[in-house]
Amino acid sequence: MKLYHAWLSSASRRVRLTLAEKNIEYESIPLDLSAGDQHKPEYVAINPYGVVPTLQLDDGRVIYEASFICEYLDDKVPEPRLRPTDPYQLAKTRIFMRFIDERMLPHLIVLNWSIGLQPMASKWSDQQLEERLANIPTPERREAWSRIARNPYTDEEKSQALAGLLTLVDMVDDMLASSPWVIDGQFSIADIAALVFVTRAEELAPALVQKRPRVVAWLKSIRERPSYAKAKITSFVGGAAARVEKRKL
Ligand SMILES: N[C@@H](CCC(=O)N[C@@H](CS)C(=O)NCC(=O)O)C(=O)O
Repeated sequence: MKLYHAWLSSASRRVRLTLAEKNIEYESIPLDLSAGDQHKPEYVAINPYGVVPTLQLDDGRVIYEASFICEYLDDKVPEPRLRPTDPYQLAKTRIFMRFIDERMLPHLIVLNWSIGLQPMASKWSDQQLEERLANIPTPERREAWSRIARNPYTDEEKSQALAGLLTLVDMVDDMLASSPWVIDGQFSIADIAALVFVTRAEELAPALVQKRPRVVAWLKSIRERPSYAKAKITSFVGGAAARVEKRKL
């Protein structure tokens, strides 16, 4: 299998963690999102949204959308199982993952792109911007890139995004009141999904996360799993700064 991904991408991190939990070997194909690798026609041919991650199977077929890739991997390699078998708990897992995909990811666009992409995109000429936008297949992401390049997210928007992200921390804290994992006593792809967002919340507002002992203990126990090191979940800020630095050379 081949995984097209980006090291700092939350959606990619979820898939790398799932692959590592399952001990699945794969070819890692990191894309440079700031260079627009994800918008190149050859990549859009396999992921029509022009985003990472995409899993390409050995026979060339592709799966995209982080949640669905994780579910596919859990079906394909059943051990260790990373979803509940009980239909109700399984439905809860899927509801939670959809919440993360639809309600949390947009906050990370505001928070992460402002740090990781804006310094570069704001320097593009009008012509460079036009060229970049012309390759982006979806209107939402054209809008997001155009905001980053010309009309950066305001402090108000960033604090709203952080407040939104912190609602997940509260939600996870509540879920952990009755179970060591977010769904029904079993480590699952819902924990993996939540982890990458809570990790980012912790980087942005450490004191607010650290005052929730259940969340702190949950983070610690996931980070102690061998999959965590294997999936290379590095600090976003250090990673983004390093990448900007590298591009200057
Ligand atoms: N719904 C998609 C979202 C994927 C997504 O937004 N990926 C981001 C990185 S986390 C991306 O590729 N951003 C680059 C861009 O939009 O140009 C999924 O869950 O896989």
